[in-house]
Amino acid sequence: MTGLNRKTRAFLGLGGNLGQPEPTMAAALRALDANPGVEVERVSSIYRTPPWGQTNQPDFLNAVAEVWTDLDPHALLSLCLEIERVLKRERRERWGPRLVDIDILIFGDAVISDNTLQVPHPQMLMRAFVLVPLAEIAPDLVLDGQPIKKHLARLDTAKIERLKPESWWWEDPIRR
Ligand code: A4P
Ligand code: MG
Repeated sequence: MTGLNRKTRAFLGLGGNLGQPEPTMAAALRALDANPGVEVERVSSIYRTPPWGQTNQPDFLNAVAEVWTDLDPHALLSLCLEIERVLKRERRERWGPRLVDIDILIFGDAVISDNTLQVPHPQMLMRAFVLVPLAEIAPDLVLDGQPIKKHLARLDTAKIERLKPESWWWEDPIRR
C-alpha cells in the first residue's frame, strides 16, 4: 500500500424485525462512522417493509446508507459482522433479543463472488425493501446497466411505508 488513501463509495443495507430495530440500526451506523476507515455520508429514511422471502414473520424496518471507505471489501464485511455481533450481544443481555443485519449492497464497481462475500448483493434487484431506500439517496444509480428507477418499477412497493424523513435520525442527539 502507498500512503494514498483511495476511498471507495459503498452502499450498505440495514434491516431488523425484532424488538425495536430503529435504535439498533442507529447504533450500527454510529459504530460504522466511528471506525477511522469509514465515513457515513448519507442515510435514507427508515421504511417499514413487509417481510420478504419468509412471510410469516413481523414487518421489518429497513434503511440504506452511503459510506466512503478506505477499507477493502472483506475488511468492511468483517466490520459489519463484528458490529452485528456486538449489538446483538448487548441488546440480548439488556433488553431481550433484537436483530440487525448489515449487508454490503455495492462496493464501488467491484464484482466479487467468493465464499464469504458476494457484491453487488445478488438479490438486491429483487428486493423493494433495498431499492426503495437506495433510490431515495442515490436516484441516479445505474444497476446492471439500467437506472435504479427502472428496476423499482418492476417491484411491488405498495406496502412500503416511509417512517422517518429526517436524515439525521441515526446521529447522536448530543452531536446533532
Ligand atoms: N455475505 C455474502 N455476501 C454478503 C454481502 N454482500 N453483505 C455473507 C453481507 N454479507 C454477505 O449473513 C450470512 C453471510 O453472508 C455473512 O457471514 C457473509 O459472509 P447473515 O446476515 O448472517 O445471514 P442472514 O441475513 O441471516 O441470511 P440471508 O439469507 O443472507 O438473509 P438476507 O438475505 O440478509 O435476508 N424482508 C424485509 N422486508 N426486510 C429485510 O431486511 N431481510 C431478510 C434477510 C429476509 N427478508 C427481509 C429482510
Ligand atoms: Mg445478511
